Amino acid sequence: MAADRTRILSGIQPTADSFHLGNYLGAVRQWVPLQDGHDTFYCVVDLHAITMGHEPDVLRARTRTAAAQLLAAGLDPARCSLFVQSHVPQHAELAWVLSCITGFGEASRMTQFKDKAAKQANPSVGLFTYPILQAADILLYQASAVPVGEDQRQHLELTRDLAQRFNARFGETFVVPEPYIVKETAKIVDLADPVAKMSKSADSQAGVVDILEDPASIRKKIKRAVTDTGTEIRFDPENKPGVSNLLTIAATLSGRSVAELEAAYDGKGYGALKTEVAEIVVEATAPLRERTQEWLDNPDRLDKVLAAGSARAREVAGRTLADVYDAVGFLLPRP
Ligand code: ATP
Ligand code: LTN
Repeated sequence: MAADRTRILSGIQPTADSFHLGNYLGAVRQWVPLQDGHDTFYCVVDLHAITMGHEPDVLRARTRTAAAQLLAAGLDPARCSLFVQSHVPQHAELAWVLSCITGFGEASRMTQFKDKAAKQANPSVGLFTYPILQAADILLYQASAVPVGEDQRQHLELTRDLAQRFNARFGETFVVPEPYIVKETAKIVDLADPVAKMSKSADSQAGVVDILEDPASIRKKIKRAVTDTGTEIRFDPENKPGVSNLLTIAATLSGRSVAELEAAYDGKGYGALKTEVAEIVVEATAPLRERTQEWLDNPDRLDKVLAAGSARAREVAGRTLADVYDAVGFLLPRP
């Protein structure tokens, strides 16, 4: 892979049995076209997945399921490096160094930490330092862009601050990354509560549609989606968040424009729109379910893809970490 192509890195947690439409439209789908013309690194972030408490066997299974879904969604091992975070020890190593240049107050301001900690009886220190580990994920690969959903903007800002601070204090070492957030799909909202982001940790999963969900259940959830007052089918996220969300989902998955869908459903009512959206979602996710299962039926093949991805990741990450260790003044061990 040519060294002059800009680097892209993103990660996703193996914390559910399936990605939901928010993950898929807000993040994963953006990852696919970036494989062309960029040197792409995509990571299943299992170290992040243990910050809230977990079951070991479930984590193992979900790590494979996450990788299988990414391949099903169009990541191509010949054009990207797909790997598991814990296979690359440099992530935890760089996170330690970065944690030593992060202010306690600075880390305390992370809103995702505050939200998640509020839901736990005894939040871990790992949950608190989660954004620093995320910064390490990104900076190790000298990524210039990071495709994510809107909820990750603050973590990207911290990553940029840490890169700039390290460079200023210890010499130019890191590329300062930019967030890559596609506006239209940056925040897919919960179908049952259209002001909240669709999230796997929502109290109720009634408004969260998984890509591996069976068609009957997808149809049911979409038909029960909360719509807005009035009957007009119009894209207006502020006043009509429910309808606008359905239009966004349908437009992105079908390749039709929002304007075209608005015109097609003009005067037909919410029921007709929901039926159409349900069919679009079922149809678009069917091949994802099928291809994910094919990868899961062949764990050897899947593990080989991950082994090749992590070998390449360790190579790049190892070079950056060596520069970091040298820059901060760690005595280099004799070979
Ligand atoms: P949780 O909400 O439980 O923290 P999550 O559902 O956000 O989890 P992650 O693994 O943390 O899942 O997110 C993976 C990617 O999906 C990130 O880039 C994130 O920004 C994006 N993403 C998550 N939810 C949405 C959403 N509702 N709309 C758009 N993008 C989203
Ligand atoms: N915190 C992210 C997941 C994540 C990530 C990353 C995203 C971990 N490391 C590096 C982009 C780049 C989330 O989606 N909740």
